[in-house]
Amino acid sequence: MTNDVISIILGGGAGTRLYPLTRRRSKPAVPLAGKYRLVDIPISNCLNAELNRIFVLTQFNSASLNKHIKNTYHFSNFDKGFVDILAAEQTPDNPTWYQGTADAVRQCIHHMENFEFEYVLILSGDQLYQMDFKKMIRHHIDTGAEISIATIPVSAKDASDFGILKQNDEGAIVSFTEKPSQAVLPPWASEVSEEMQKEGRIYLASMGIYIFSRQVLFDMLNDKPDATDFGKQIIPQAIEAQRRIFSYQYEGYWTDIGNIQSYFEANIGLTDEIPLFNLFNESQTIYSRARMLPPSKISGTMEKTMIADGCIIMANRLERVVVGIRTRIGKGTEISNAYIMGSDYYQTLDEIEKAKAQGHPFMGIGENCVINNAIIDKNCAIGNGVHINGGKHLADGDFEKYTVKDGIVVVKKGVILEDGFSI
Ligand code: ADQ
Ligand code: ADP
Repeated sequence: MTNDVISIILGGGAGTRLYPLTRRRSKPAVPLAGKYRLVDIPISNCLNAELNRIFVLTQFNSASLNKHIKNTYHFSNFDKGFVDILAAEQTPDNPTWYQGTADAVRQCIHHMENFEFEYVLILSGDQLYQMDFKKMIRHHIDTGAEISIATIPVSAKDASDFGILKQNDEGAIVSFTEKPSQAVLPPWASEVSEEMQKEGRIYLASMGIYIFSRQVLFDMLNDKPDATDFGKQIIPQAIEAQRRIFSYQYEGYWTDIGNIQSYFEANIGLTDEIPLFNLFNESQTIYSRARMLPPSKISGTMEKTMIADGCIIMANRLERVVVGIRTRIGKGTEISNAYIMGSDYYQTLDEIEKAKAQGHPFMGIGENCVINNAIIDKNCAIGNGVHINGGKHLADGDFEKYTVKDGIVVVKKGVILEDGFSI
């Protein structure tokens, strides 16, 4: 069954919602949980379901994404697996970027046509979840669906951010509305399990995870050349055309990490005593690049803190912090509610001594800093006595060295914050 499937990961459009993390890298390459990248989540879900023919569609073909994919996902010569990046490309008949999710898939069809497959699994690139796609494929086949949509019950507060649908008694989807306003919401409520009802999760949302039978996808994309999005056009048109579309309901942990706030919360949430997303489940391994880094060396008080490999930490106290690979943190520093992404490489001791002698910060976080409600992107050099106090008291804004979004301070990749800098 899994040999009949090609997976497509939608790696992101302009990437404005995760700015400034996407300033110099494509969205799939954005770091996650200290040592992974966003694209590792959908790829791992595929590999755990024995789906190993994967295309990643992205608007930018960044060097870091290429390197990550090339160095991480090797397949033996004896199986047919691959993870290929397809970046938007200008061709004689198409001078533009991907105009939307369906347009991205349409523009890449010619890369797929020569493969043998019956089903296409289409996934978002910015969601955190562990789902067994085998069950969804089985459901698609058993119901005789032409299109399947993974769905999850959500509350009224969240419903306006999603495609909301209604199904009949057999689970066939009979109506769909993309991101309905709160005013029109009430009639879109569905019958859900008692548990979901209790939580007020009575609207069935599309998770943006689709299975299309091969010919149905090709026909729909070819017949409607103006349809650029699955949510806005393809799915509503398929319902209108009375295609067999089935809902595959999922009730596990699933969250969209497409904007700074949800990205921040999903990362910090990993420091909970029992996180909603389980990185420690051996049957649902999250794969990433094996870097052969040394073990981390740590002094200080650590509360609910997750520390990746290769760090040197001499802080006073860290609480609810995700510390990424190769991070250095100096003495006396206190950090809470923060994601410190770490560095792509180590500075040599010579480089560090030189920076010190010139009175400049070196890569990592200096001594006696206080950092709260912040994301520090990779390769930053934060001096001594730097204070970063994020929170709702800060207005949103984009500055040379950092951005504030929803009270979260995001220090841009590779910037230097001199001693005593204060936000
Ligand atoms: P959104 O997430 O708002 O809603 P969209 O912005 O189209 O939809 O993104 C879907 C995925 O495709 C994301 O991973 C995004 O990065 C990627 N993407 C967007 N434009 C792209 C492009 N031009 N090229 C490549 N990739 C691109 C969708 C559905 C809703 C559903 C939610 C669930 O439309 O119905 O409820 O997903 O999150
Ligand atoms: P990750 O370690 O997160 O997977 P990357 O592979 O994108 O990150 O980045 C690590 C890369 O950084 C190395 O492969 C190397 O090319 C680059 N790098 C190593 N040393 C330096 C340096 N001194 N200056 C700039 N880049 C470097």
